[in-house]
Amino acid sequence: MSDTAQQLSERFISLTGREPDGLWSAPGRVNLIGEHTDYNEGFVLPFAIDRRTRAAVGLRTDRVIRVTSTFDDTSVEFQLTELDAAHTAGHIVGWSAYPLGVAWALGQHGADLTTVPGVDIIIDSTVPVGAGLSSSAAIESSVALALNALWSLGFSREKLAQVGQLAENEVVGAPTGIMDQSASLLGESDSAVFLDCRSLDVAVVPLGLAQAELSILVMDTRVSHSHATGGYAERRAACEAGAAAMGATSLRDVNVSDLDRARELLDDVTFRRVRHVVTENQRVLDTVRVLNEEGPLAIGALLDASHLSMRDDFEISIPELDLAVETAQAHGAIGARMTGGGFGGAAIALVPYESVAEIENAVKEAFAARGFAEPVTFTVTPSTGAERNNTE
Ligand code: GAF
Repeated sequence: MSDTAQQLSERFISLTGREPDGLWSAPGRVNLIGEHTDYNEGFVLPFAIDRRTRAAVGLRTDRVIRVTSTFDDTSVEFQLTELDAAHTAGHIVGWSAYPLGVAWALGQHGADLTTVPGVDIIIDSTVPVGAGLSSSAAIESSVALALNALWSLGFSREKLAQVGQLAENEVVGAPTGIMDQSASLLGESDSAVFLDCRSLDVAVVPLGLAQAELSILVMDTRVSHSHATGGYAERRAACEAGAAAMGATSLRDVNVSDLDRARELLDDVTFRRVRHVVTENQRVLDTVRVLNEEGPLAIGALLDASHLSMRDDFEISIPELDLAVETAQAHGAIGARMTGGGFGGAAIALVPYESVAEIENAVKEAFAARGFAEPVTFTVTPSTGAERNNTE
């Protein structure tokens, strides 16, 4: 059970003996389409969801940063000036790597950690962990926005997204791209964030779900995954090797029309990794066009094709995700796909209002029949990005 704003403030007061200077919140995200394209300088189309991390933050009179969470009552603290050495020595571990990593990364981007005041931070979250909905970016973005304000840094939201990514890459140790932090910081209600991960240009794309009487249903398989280990880094390396063999700086520069040449040059596995990214970039562009011209009822085939590409070419799906997608499709979804980095986490389905309950039941029954753990299903609403909130 997560705290209300007032409970979080009271928790801050009982821990520190004073009021927080403010409360900031940032959402998790669902990626509508564009998977494993961000670190290939391609296109993504995520949206911020109505599940948020909240951070109650207050300045201290010394130079200590102390982080506490409601999901793990321990506190971790360092001198701000010690963060760099602690990171190098591998002493920043567990969930505290996200908020402490952000403070460190702000320093790398120009904040003077020898002069800014210390802070107490208490974190609370309603973003499920390990579900592929980016609970990590939600922590990073709420803390980045808070420290940006309290330390008067004046960094743009785009820069704060880069700060969050740097924290994740260097302190958490996951070689992820810029998508999740961008969605969490730049999301707007009823809309998706169309991001060009090369130029970092952003366009807000209205989704029009309510007018079309459509919901986005999340089907969390509860198969947990981590991008700091294993498959994610391997996929990234295969993309880089594929681009290099094609003589391209990144797969952004490889087009669908280059795929015949790619097939001749690359081994089968690398070719399929490349084909996923190249066709997925095109699917993102097509989805944006179709949304603008025809609306969300017309994007189902693109979502379905994206899932098949991740299942067969990029090989990041798992049987639970495939089952969720296929069951949703068979029970009236407009389209469905796994979302996020893969190897576990959640699938999404674009669903007419009247089919939501039927699909939720059908997915649960299908999982039981296959002997899989019961999935958690819920609808999400495209929501506003990170913001400062009232403390009451
Ligand atoms: C994870 C990463 F954090 C993102 O940067 C992105 O690569 C995604 O997997 C796959 O599209 O969420």
